[in-house]
Amino acid sequence: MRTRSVLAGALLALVAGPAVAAAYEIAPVPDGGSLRGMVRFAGPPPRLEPIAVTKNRDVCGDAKESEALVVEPGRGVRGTVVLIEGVARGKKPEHEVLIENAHCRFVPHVSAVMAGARARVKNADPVLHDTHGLLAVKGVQGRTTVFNLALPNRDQVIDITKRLTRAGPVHVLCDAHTHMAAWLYVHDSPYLAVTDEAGRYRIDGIPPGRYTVTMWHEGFTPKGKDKDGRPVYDEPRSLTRGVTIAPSGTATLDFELK
Ligand SMILES: [Cu+2]
Repeated sequence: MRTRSVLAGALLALVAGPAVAAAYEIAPVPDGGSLRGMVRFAGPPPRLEPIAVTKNRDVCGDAKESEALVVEPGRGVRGTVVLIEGVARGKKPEHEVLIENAHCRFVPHVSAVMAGARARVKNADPVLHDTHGLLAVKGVQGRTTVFNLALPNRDQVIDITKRLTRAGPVHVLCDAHTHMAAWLYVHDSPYLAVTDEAGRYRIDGIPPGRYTVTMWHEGFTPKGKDKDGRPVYDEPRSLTRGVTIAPSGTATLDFELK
């Protein structure tokens, strides 16, 4: 069992490259705890302008709602990433990611995956989409292309697992449609979650200990348009808090987004 676990960890490291996940080791977590909570918006949420469609209007429609900030009546914020930092040993990755180009939107709008865990992009539409992922590395100006995939055919699927070697938020755009945008957060362990439509999240199987937890949400204050006509929002919001996970215990950690 031990040999298998170490092997699996080594395999992950090989797939992910040295940048991330090299240190992560899969091991049983018999007394794992849980973290759960909610992300709420503080105050009345701003109303975002719909985004005009400039191509394939016959298929895509004339405009799409912005998904940069989605707040439900109970103030829960959908699509917020929650990450437990610094877990070097624990459960195996249990979430894989499939980003669909569906009705000229990316579905889901926000996803998160461990580097090395399966990630794919699909076109469910009868028009060409070109899914372009750009990694914003912390503290570094500019962004790096991590994948750029033309998907001309309906039901076409491309695996991007091996492209996701570095941790951080990947901004996913469509080079064919300026109204399309999504985020894929790549993490260095499987201890991650994205809030649901009620703003809630849950992470299980956490080795007992004291951790830093990061909440991340894309920017949503409009800052005009880029040269191609895409809406630009301000910088993502990021908050960190500490939490203690007791053996087989459940901790609650709520965040407030402003
Ligand atoms: Cu597109």
